[in-house]
Amino acid sequence: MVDPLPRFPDGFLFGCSTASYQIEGAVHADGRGPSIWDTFSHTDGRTRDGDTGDVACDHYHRYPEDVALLADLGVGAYRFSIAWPRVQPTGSGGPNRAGLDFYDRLVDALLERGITPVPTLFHWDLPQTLEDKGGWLNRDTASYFADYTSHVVTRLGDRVRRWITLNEPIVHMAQGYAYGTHAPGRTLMLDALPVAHHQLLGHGLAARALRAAGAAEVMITNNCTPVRPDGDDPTPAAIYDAFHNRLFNDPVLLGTYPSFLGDALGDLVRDGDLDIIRTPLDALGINYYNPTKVGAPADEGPLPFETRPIEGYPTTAFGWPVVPAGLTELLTGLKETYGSALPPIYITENGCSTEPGVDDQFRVDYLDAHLRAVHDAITAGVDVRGYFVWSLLDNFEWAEGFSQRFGLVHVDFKTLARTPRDSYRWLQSALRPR
Ligand code: IFM
Repeated sequence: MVDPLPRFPDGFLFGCSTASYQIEGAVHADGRGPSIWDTFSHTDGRTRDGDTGDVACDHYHRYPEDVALLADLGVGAYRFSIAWPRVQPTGSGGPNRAGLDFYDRLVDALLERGITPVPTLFHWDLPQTLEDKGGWLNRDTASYFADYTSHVVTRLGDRVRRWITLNEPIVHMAQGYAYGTHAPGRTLMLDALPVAHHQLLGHGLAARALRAAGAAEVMITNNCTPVRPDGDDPTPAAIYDAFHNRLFNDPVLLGTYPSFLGDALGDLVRDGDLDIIRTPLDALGINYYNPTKVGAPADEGPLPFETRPIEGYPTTAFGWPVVPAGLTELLTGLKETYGSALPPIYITENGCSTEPGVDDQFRVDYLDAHLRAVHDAITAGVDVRGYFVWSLLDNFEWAEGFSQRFGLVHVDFKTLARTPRDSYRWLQSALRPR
């Protein structure tokens, strides 16, 4: 038996997170265009067992059941992402009404059950046509993103008040453009850096479009990790911290790049760009999974750092170390670093992959410990307003296909039957008013 969770401040928002390509399926429905993840997952050898998001959880058709699961769970909010290629099948031009209709239905279904919709506008499924023009290496993608945002907010903005522009731009840049382990599969290493600036510019332009349409709350979701130096020289860890954390937090909160990265970006950063990127945010979304240990690279390689395994902690099915205190450390560290420039924080993702069964005491312990870690940060004075579990459902875990299961709800990928796990029941009881 786990002790009851500590009391969170009034109005603290509990929710679940998902993403379009990971759960929706229905990749040809209602005029949706191809995304880079369709191309990537259909390319031999890119995903485990050749898995694709063609069907995934078929959330596109089964969303009423999923909304019912959220309602029974008792969460106050649902963070989902909007698939750009449903709204603009080729990434630009007028909106595809049938694609927007799906999100319209979803938002209404959520609101009917008293659940706040929190859409993310970009969770990595870039329209393939834009990738053919250079993807996020092309500055124009930032403006296309703002146009797309305007179409979405025009349609949903009467009911959706809270918006997230980008999900984890570091991961999209690093895995998609530097290492090539995610779509679009480019292996540019340090030459992927422009992807950071263009995503951030897209974020700023989209934030302005949202504000112009009257959005109440605008945020970006960054994946952050406390960095632990390994070895005598702290420099590689500082460089890693600059790439992973500060490259995305500094410009949106302070309007500056970490100096050596700003130098590396050079002329790419035009006059006025940083003002756009620093468009005031109402909140910062943070996704936390684990700390990262970093040392000097063993060999001459393209990168000035090397990540190393963190030992001495339990690990998830993915092999990620479980370090709840790292979340408190991260949150208090953000407050120390950014002071009054730090807006309220939402933990927009936190969770773990486990064995497939529905008996997932591991996840119960994981969530319990991380929620306590958030509470510790609040007690230490950090303004954290909400916590979203990754994820509601088992889903398409990118290059790992369906092999990694993050759901509070088990999904049988043959029948698509949903079965709540023990962690779902635990959270349901933790959320019941006391
Ligand atoms: O599944 C992903 C999600 O899309 C982004 N954040 C991390 C999750 C787990 O890897």
